[in-house]
Amino acid sequence: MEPAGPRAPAVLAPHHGGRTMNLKRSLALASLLTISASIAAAAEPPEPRRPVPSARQLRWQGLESYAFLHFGPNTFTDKEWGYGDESPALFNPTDFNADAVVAALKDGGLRGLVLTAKHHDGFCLWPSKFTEHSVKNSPWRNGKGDVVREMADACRRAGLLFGVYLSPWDRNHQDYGAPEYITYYRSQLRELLTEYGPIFEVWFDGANGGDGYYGGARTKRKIDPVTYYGWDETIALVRELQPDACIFSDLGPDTRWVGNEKGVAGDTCWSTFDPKAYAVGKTPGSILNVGMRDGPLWLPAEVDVSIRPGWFYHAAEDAKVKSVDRLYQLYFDSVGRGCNLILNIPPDRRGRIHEADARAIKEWRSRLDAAFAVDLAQGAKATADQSRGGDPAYAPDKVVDGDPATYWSTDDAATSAALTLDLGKPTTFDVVRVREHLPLGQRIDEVAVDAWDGGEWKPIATATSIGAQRLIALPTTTDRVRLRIVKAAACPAVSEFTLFKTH
Ligand code: FUL
Repeated sequence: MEPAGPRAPAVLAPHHGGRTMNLKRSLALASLLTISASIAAAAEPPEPRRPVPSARQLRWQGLESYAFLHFGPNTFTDKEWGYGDESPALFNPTDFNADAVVAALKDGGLRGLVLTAKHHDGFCLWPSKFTEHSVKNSPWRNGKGDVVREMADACRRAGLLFGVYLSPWDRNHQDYGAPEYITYYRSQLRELLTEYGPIFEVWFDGANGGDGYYGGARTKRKIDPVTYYGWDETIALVRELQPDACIFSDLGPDTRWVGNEKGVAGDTCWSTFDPKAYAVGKTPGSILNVGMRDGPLWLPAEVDVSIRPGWFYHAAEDAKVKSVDRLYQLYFDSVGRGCNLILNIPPDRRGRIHEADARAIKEWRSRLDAAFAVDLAQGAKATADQSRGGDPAYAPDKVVDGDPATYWSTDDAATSAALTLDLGKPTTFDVVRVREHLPLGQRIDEVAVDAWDGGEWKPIATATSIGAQRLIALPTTTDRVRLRIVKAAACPAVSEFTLFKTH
């Protein structure tokens, strides 16, 4: 990943009044002086605080929220985990329409989707060359259908990103547990990563082994999660075939699990982590939830949650679709804590997004759009107790310029600092948004927000980890608001401090 690029030098206008020089020479000299003066005034950007995100992780972080689509035999058997002996004939959506599914997700403001190309039951939503257990033996589209292709194409048409979930645990395959299965798994991955265009995320599930059909053996198969899958080689295959794809698994390598399926990141949630701190499969959910402040790797959390109680569609849950209020809060508890949200919205037996889910996500997005439509910090006068080298490139107004590439920073030695927005008139807001300039890493440990009450500063909120963004709820009315960097591991680099009235 690229650390911040060199800043445009601040242009100072040097005074040169040599009346005796001819105009051309004096202009040439003036521009030389301008250049040297500006070089002297321009401060170097801060050194990144490592670890920092890769270019791939930076792009991923900008997505904020996308959909998860659990679809397959379970949709028709009313199960969450198929045993692997389900007949392909069961898979028969009556009205599958990928464009309609994608349109509903787009109306919900979701920027992409990850499809369960294969869940634990082993049924493939594409006609894989390597198994008969797929759509090619289902009555749907007379065995000529390909859900992965239709979804990938519909995403491309609608401008959404497309990703795949390929369950490592396969309760259908006879070889599961033996080395031959790993060859099969990688062959399938190769199909998915070469035949369906760009893939933005590959989702490796952590459920591992147990009982299943296994080609008719109907046994229980235990695998060693440390050695069996040969993850290093599989990850290398993804890198080779889709270098821009982010890889999710409990422990990365690009994004980690948030440690629960409730949709809630830790109130403190660091984007850094040490995947080797615990034995494989033993990292506690509570640690995944909070991250590790001094972890050696950039490994931000992805928050996975279903809009319904289950991951797959069940008619009995039609009245249990999460409310718009709940979804709105989930956004604050995930995206508002520096994570990405992957919201599961499972297609029903028609192969459509159920009306209740479609309505909920559409209203959710309208509410979010309305909440963040007006940035009340726009036009505020920003001042700070310090800025880096006195260079305007790092001046406090960078936090309100709407440009994620610019930031306010201080000299290297500062691990606390304060920035004030003078709003010109009493202004009511109930949420502030703070963002760090992510290419320089997660630098800030703790911030406080203060409001001016006419006579003195009153602390109104504090927050820890900032990173990609932190939404802080704090209803208040004031004409001056202050962001205090209370503690930082390296001089702060704040790209945004904005205010919203969301209610
Ligand atoms: C889990 C799976 O076992 C669930 O069925 C679901 O796919 C969820 C997202 O991940 O590990």
